[in-house]
Amino acid sequence: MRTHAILPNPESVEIALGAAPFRITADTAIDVPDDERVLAIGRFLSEWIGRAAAATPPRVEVVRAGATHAGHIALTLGAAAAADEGYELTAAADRVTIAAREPAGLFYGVQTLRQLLPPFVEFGGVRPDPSRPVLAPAAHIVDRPRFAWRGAMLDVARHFFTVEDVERYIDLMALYKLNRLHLHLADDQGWRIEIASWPNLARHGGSTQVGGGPGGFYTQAQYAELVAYAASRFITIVPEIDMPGHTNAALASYPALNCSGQAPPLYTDTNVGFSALCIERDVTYQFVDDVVREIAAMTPGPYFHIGGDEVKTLGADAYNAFVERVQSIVASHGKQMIGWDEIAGARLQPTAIVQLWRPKASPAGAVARGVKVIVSSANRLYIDMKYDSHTPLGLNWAGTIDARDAYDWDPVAMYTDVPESAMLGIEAPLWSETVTNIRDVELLAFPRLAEIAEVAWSPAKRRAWDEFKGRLAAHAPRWTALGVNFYRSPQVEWER
Ligand code: TNX
Repeated sequence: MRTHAILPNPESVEIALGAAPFRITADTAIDVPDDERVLAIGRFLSEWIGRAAAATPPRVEVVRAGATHAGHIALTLGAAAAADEGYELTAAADRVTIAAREPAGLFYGVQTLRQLLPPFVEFGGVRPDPSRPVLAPAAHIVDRPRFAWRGAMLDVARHFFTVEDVERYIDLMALYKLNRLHLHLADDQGWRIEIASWPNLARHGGSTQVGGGPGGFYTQAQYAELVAYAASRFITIVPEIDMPGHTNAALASYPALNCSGQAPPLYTDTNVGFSALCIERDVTYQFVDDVVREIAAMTPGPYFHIGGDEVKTLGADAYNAFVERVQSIVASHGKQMIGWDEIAGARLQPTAIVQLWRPKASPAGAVARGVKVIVSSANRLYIDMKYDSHTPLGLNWAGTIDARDAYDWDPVAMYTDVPESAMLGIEAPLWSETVTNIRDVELLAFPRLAEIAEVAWSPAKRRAWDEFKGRLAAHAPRWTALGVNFYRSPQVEWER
């Protein structure tokens, strides 16, 4: 029988089922130290758990207390058993304490506390009800992540998603301790970010999408808002501008980027591999420099993703030379370059990162130079694949990925020529050829994104499908309370 439904599974959990639980009421407060970052985490916690505790604001009050008090939830920074992103959570009848060395650890401890509480707490319309107390079991949890990179990717190019949609996705990622959101900001069908020095990219290149809808783009102010929203939830935005292929939207916006000097029409179908920047023209590198410079300036995170996938119109030497030239542009703007696994054949700097998407990719040469990898193997992590042949959305070129397939594997066993020390972690891309709105995104992302979060976070020895599927089943009522449109895979006995 399961004693908890914390997902991802912590490194160590003791639940004292016989002991009295902690009860959240209108008298509960959250004690935080005099630290703005922790204060912000306390306010999130209050928002997430407060509605079921008290009918009116301030609900669960956040108090900047030097000390911690009986009956309260305390967030404390300092020497904790767990380092970096780790935390230690102790719940007893008289108090809950979450301790961490860094604010990120407190944020993750708070996600764990959310999941110790009953799912109805998450419902926006919930009101305090004495017949339905808000209880956390007595527990002691010591936890930290296996991998530093726990990512999701959203393709906002094939179909555009609004700032609000992306913020919704960020909120759902945060519940499962994911910490990187890679935004695929440009592809053949759309350019989605305002570039002041090349204004037609967004204005024209962003004006449509797959199927011919109106598309859209983020202004620089909106992008900054997304970056800040993600950062407050300990998620780093990783911007991607795919090049030299997947560039029809840019080529349609500026004739000079084409070797022919002629701009093609906008493209709203879903074939890949037909477009490429004119790599012989100097203006192409001016364009790349301007785009990287403007996006780098708006992106506090250390990464810039150059795409680099599926270029069918260039030979290997020309392609590699392009990647090496772009690599120095990215470095000149102070960012670390990431690219899809095709870039592994170029002379990469040791700070480069290769994102493996083909299950048979073999980046051993790059890894020998010190390059690190992110695992995104399409047959396990592409959450735009169908669950089974009946799934109304999604693609199937990499197979179907049902709940068990998304969970029951390990990145180290998949890429045998990459040692675990060279793996930054894993990331689940969601390509949007077939999804037009956030409800569709949710149907493909849940349950798989939550499952993948456990692959990224939990020690391999703490992962077993038969035990996991029971914990996963318990998230159905939480998703219902949060209004998440999830797939009821028949492989899981979902709780009501
Ligand atoms: C492959 S993965 C692509 C994308 C598609 C995706 C659809 C990769 C680097 N390229 O352009 O959207 O498959 O699953």
